[in-house]
Amino acid sequence: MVLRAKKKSSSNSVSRSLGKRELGKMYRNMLRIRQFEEKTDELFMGGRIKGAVHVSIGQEACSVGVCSALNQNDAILTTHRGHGHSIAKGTRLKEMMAEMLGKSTGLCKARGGSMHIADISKGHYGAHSIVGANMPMAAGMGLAYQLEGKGRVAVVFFGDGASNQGSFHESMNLCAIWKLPVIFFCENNHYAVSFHVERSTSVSDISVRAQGYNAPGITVDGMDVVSVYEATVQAVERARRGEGPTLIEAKTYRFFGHSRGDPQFGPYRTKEEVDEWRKRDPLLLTEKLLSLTKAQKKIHLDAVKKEMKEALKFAESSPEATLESALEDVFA
Ligand SMILES: Cc1ncc(C[n+]2csc(CCOP(=O)(O)OP(=O)(O)O)c2C)c(N)n1
Ligand SMILES: [Mg+2]
Repeated sequence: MVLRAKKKSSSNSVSRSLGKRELGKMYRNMLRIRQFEEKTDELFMGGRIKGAVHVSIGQEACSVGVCSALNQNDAILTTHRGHGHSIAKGTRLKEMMAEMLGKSTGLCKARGGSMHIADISKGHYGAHSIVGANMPMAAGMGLAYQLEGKGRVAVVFFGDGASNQGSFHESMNLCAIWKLPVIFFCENNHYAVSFHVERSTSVSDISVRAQGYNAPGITVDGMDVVSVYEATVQAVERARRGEGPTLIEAKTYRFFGHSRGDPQFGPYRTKEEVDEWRKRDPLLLTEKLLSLTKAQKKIHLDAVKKEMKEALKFAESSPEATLESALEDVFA
């Protein structure tokens, strides 16, 4: 059976598990991701970022909702669309922006770029651009954490498209039979490049696939950071108790194209469809939950803009990574 997240609220808290202060922090973090990605997109379109860029604008409630339920030494593994997950897990904007711009001060000394960023100090074990490749890695990390016995968990982010890869099914099965502390978090943004989920996927709720592996599956509103957070808290508790994996599917939407080579609307979707989803922008929904006034919103925005300005200044004034440095830190 698919579990659906319940809406919980009381007068002085946003939900049973979340006060306004914590939600305010989540809002700030979603805003940081939005601002970072808007700037990244602008820099890419201006030819300042090499390679490919996939922004997650519209999906911020997923990254922030999940990472807010984790400890720093819990792990995440992410995808080609991973900026939000990195920032939500605690990666600093300065080194991240430097990485985008190919600078020597970048988080991975410019070897990762947008699609292959990692920040082990924050428990971020990499963005992986091969669709579905991060799931067997998460199973391996889950096994390591089980053997270690310190209660750490690994969360693997993936898309609706990736849920059709064999690696998803193999990894779910292995995690289930060995009761590994792994959370499979599927961001169902309804498209794999231009291919609608209904054309690629045999079920309408991807979470039902957990049944095939005797694990719990839950579908949540991926535009609502509280629902994502609460589902993740439950999955984390279960994993720490040694009861094995959970599959969480968050129904969400990317407001921009697949990558910046892809026009925002069509030919595979309409402007009307995008506009409809934009009405449920996770930032707007959270502003409502917090009853933010115009002045309060401005305080958040000014603080984030200041941080972004500093990050950009740091990145732009850093030296370019040299060709010779590409051979540093390699094992063979
Ligand atoms: C194994 C593999 N096949 C194909 C690709 C090309 N590709 C990159 S992203 C993508 C779509 C992934 O869709 P989804 O998993 O829904 O993630 P989203 O882009 O929506 O975040 C594809 C087919 C790839 N990177 N790896
Ligand atoms: Mg998708």
